[in-house]
Amino acid sequence: MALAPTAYCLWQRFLRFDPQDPVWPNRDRFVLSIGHASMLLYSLLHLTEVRAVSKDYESLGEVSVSLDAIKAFRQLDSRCPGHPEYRWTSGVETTTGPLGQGVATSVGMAIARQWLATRYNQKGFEDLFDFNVYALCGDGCMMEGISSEAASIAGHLRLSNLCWIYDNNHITIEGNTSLAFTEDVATRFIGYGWNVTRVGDANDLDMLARAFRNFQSTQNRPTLIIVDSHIGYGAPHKQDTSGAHGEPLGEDEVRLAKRNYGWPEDKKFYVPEGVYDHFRQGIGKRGRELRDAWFARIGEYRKVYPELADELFQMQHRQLPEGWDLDLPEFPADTKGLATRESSGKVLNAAAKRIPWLIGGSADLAPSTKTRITEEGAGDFSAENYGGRNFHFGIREHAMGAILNGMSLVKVRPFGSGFFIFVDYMRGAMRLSALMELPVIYVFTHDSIGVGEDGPTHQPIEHLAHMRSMPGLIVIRPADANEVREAWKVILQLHHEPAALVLTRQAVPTIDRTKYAPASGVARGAYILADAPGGDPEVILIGTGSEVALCLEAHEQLKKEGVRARVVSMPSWELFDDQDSDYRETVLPRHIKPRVSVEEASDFGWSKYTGSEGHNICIESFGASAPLKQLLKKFGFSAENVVAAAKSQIAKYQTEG
Ligand SMILES: Cc1ncc(C[n+]2csc(CCOP(=O)(O)OP(=O)(O)O)c2C)c(N)n1
Ligand SMILES: [Mg+2]
Repeated sequence: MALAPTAYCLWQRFLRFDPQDPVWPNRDRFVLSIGHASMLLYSLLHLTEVRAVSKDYESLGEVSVSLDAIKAFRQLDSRCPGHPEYRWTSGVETTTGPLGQGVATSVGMAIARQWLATRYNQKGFEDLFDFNVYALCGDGCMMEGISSEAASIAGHLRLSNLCWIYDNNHITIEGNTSLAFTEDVATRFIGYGWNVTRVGDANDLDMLARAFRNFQSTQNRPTLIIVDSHIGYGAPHKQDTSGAHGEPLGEDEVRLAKRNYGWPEDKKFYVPEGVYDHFRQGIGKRGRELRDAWFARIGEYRKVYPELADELFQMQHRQLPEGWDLDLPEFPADTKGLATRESSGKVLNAAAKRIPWLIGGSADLAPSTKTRITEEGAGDFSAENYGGRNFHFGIREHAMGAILNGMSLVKVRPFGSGFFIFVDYMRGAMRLSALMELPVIYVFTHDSIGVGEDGPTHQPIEHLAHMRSMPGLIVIRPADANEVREAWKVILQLHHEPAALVLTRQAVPTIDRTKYAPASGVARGAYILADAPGGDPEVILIGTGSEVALCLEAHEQLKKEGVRARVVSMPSWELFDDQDSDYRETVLPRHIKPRVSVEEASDFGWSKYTGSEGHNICIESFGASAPLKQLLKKFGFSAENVVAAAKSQIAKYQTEG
């Protein structure tokens, strides 16, 4: 209720958005960071008659949010779920609800726009990409740390196409913000290098319009508009109270509020005559004209810059350019090998050469994660060079996650990297990438106790289990350089899933593929790497990442002793679970019960593959600080231990059998 004038002013007078084509690439973005105020967005989508769009970005003709959908607010299958959901409701630019995510995501959108503009706004087409990004946020967003990270980098990057509107109503769930929030938000944002402006009365449309014009004319920095508002405006007993936040006003209070507004008191879900038409004449007309003009221009653009136009088409449809995988390297067998982070850097660079919109960076760890695009001219993304392909997110993992989401929503192909342990700091954003089905790429290195001396604070233990438990996220922990190549191949072809590539800091042998199975098995999640001749194996050894080499060593030793062991390399549970049952049965036949898993991490979940009686060689503590050799000994990661576990598994079932 309180924000209706703000939203009205922005949408009706300023937003360059065509309700008939809500996916037009150069539309202004509107992000409702206060996801709990979803009805504000649903009302806007309804009143402006935004059309529904299919998964293939085709307009379906029908409206996105009907009055019936609004009547079924928060009910099963309604287009109006509790919080706005990207993909589910056309016109929703990003899923919001966890406070702070929306504003941080908006920074990614603004960044992507600058990048697109630099690459694609060519001579004669200087305004091809010039959209603005607006985000509406509240006290909760301001309190969340992620908004500080995001605002800090937005200020640093001088994103003048970014406007946050802060609903300064002094109310959160527990009561007045004086309970927990007394900082001076305006000063804080001035400190970040933002343009800060104020609207003292949320009902003053002229003041609001002036603030938006102020934003539009501000160069070289983002804008924060602080709007002083009254929650539950017009509800006589609930206005300015936390009661207006979370509970329905109640029949009587609604009646009184309607009386205050001069509204018919008995009418429900009432849209007075002329309202739809009013929006058609405002945002509708403006948006349609801008959108049509843009598509006419892109037709001209195609004639002058056909290659760039092709790129745009492919990017917007999440396709890859022809020949994208031609340069991906093959790695020769090598017992010494190289760290998977190293091979990943090589593969990434080979792919980046062919996919210009594959862009990304790190939270200050690129020299360690090997994610730098080294190609000549790749450059660094900065306020002075919005065309750079290497991003410096700073030590801000959580905001990096949300920024990657925002970039992906604008359809570039973003990657972000860091130490695997710090996944803890960005999980909130990663979860939204999975929920939104965005093909964001996370490159995580230093994946285990293999980091050695850095010790328990830097040694991931429960993180693989944690990541694997996230619906929709593909986790891949490749065993060697060639598995890394295959993993990247899989990841780059994903359309709807984010992926986490989990890599070692330390060298691992490059497996001899003339002796063992080809690495292409990665695409199936798990594959038989080595088998023993002479019928069914007696035991199956399952390893991931750096532990696959250990399994192979054990396999050779067992072979010498006449024990038939199979080695299954299992880089990705998700990809394996996705295979048909015949394939899964071929790799892990039901009747072969003796099984050993080897992974330098928590064994949480492994019984799914090894059974309740299987043996999981794992780590159940927080690791330790020491040279890797000592750690491997301490935690039992040796071929002898794998051999012993294999034998005891065989013995166990022989006794039982
Ligand atoms: C990360 C996160 N923590 C907690 C919540 C639960 N929550 C929803 S709304 C809200 C209060 C938000 O206050 P404010 O942003 O000022 O919104 P207002 O009450 O003014 O509408 C809280 C704590 C949430 N949605 N996200
Ligand atoms: Mg508030």
